[in-house]
Amino acid sequence: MTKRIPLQGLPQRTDAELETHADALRDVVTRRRTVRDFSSRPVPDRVIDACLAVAASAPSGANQQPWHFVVVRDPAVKRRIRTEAEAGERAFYEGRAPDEWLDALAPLGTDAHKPFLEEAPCLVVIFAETYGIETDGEKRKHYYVQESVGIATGMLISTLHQVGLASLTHTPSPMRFLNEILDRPENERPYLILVVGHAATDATVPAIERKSLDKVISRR
Ligand code: IYR
Repeated sequence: MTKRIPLQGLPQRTDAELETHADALRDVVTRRRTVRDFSSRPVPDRVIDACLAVAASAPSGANQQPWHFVVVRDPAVKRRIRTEAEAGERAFYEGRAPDEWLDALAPLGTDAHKPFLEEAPCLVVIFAETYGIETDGEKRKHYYVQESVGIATGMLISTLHQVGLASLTHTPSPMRFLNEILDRPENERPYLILVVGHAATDATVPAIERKSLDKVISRR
C-alpha cells in the first residue's frame, strides 16, 4: 500500500466565498478565445514553464502522466513545422476533407495557410505516450491516454489565458512528422500543437457564439 499523507492546498470556503470565486473565475475564463493572429512579442521561458507545471499536474489514468511537451522557439524548427503542416493542410482543404467537414469549418474561416506557426514566439507541441517504456526496455500499457492528455491540455489552455497569453489549438493532419522534426520516440504520438503568444494588437476572432448553458447542462 502506498503511504498516505494529509490533503493540503484546498482552502475551506463558505458558500458565499465559493460563489464569489466561481463568478470571478467564470468572468475571466469564459473570455478565452482561440486566437490566430499573433504578435512577435516574445514570451519568457519562465512563464511557459510555470504554465507547463500546471499542465503536468493534471490527473491521469493510473497516475501515468502520459504526456510530453516540447517547447519550440527556434525559428528554423518553426519553419519546418509550418512547411510540413501546410503541405498536409493543402491536401486536406483541396480534396481530402469531405464537403460536410469543410462546411462545418466555414464559420471559422480557416484554410491551409498557417503563418502563426512561424509568427508566434512559441509552439508547445504536446505528445501522448501511447505506451510507456520501462527501464529494461519492456513496454508498459498506459490507460486513458487520450482523456489524460486532453485534461492536461485543457488545463494548459486555461492557465495561459488566465496568465494573459493567447493560444490556438492546431491539429495538422497527418501529424507524425512532428516526431522526426522534434526527435521524439515512437511511443509518443503527436496530440496537438498549442500555438502560444501575445495576440496581435489588430487580432480579430470570428463572431461565433457558445451554446447557452441550459442546452449543455441538465439536472436530475
Ligand atoms: N486541421 C485543419 C482543419 C481544422 C479542423 C477542425 I475540426 C478545426 O476546428 C479547425 C481546423 C486546420 O488546422 O485548418
